[in-house]
Amino acid sequence: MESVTEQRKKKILSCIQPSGIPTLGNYLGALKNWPPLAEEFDGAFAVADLHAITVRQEPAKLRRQTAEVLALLLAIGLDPDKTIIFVQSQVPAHAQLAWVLNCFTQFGEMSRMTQFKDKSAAHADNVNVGLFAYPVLMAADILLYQADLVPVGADQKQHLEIARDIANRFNGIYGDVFTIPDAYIGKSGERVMSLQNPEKKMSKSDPNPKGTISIFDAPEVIMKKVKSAVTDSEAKVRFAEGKDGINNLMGIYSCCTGLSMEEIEREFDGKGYGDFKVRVGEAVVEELRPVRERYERIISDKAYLKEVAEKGAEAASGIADRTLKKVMKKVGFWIP
Ligand code: AQP
Repeated sequence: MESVTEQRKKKILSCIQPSGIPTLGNYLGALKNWPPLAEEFDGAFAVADLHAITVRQEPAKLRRQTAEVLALLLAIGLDPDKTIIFVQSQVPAHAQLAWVLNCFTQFGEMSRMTQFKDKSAAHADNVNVGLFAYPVLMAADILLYQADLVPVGADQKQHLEIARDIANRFNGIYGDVFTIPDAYIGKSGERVMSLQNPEKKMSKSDPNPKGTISIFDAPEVIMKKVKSAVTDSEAKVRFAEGKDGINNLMGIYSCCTGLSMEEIEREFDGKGYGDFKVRVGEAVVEELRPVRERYERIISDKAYLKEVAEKGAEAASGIADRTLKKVMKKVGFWIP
């Protein structure tokens, strides 16, 4: 009988798209939390390149960014000997299960997805079927690994709901095939906004580089970007409605230092935005420095990266293929 200490750890899955150079937003909102999650849970972490091509990508750039994001996953401290780290397109089961799940997903429910509405407005010249079916591929990612938990930000909640609906629908017809995933709400990952337009989230595909801090920006570039961040005319560091620029910088500073908003307000009481921005810039530089240093060592070792990718794909396929095979049998595919 399984003893309490031998009980299986819950499974958790998280992905990041190689659609650009990851930002401080990706780091503080997601990546920073992954190594502790990998300790606590049975984790799988993927570079989601299949998702990335829902928006047109330049092939050479996509290839380079995929290797860079994989190197970054190692640089943040994920250990490939303990955790599955893989590139999504190297595990064919993702695309295969997504096709099956497409046939169990209604056009009407997909049409309600707000990310599709936003992204199709932003890429009006390329509103492709993949962009529309993005949440089904995400459901396949999650369900293949029988993940119990998926860390999701506010923008992904709707997609997780769809994954649960699809899984419940499938299980309702064929029996218990999929684990129904729950959202993992951990220590709040800060939602980082653009430095130039603080009503919009900081995004790696933002064409305006001034609004975005890349994880690999040099210290002087970070300082310059923070110093030119949009603020307001009140000249008082306080967290309040209508002060989106300052609220965003306070959120960033809080994530980097662990200080609460009240403590930050006290620290900068009587000081102007100039002093505040210098401290925010320094805190960001110090936060990203070890990651960038480790990244630079890893990215130059292509043989090691290849080894990690191959090992990760093999381990991920081992789990994913088992689920896929079950699904294929259930829907009636002939497996001779
Ligand atoms: N600004 C943000 N603040 C906090 N968290 C963020 N994330 C993204 N931007 C912020 C979180 O990062 C994880 C990986 O994101 P993704 O690459 O899968 O896709 P995304 O959310 O679409 O990220 P981007 O940077 O905005 O990419 P593009 O520009 O390609 O669309 C997710 O957990 C996400 O919540």
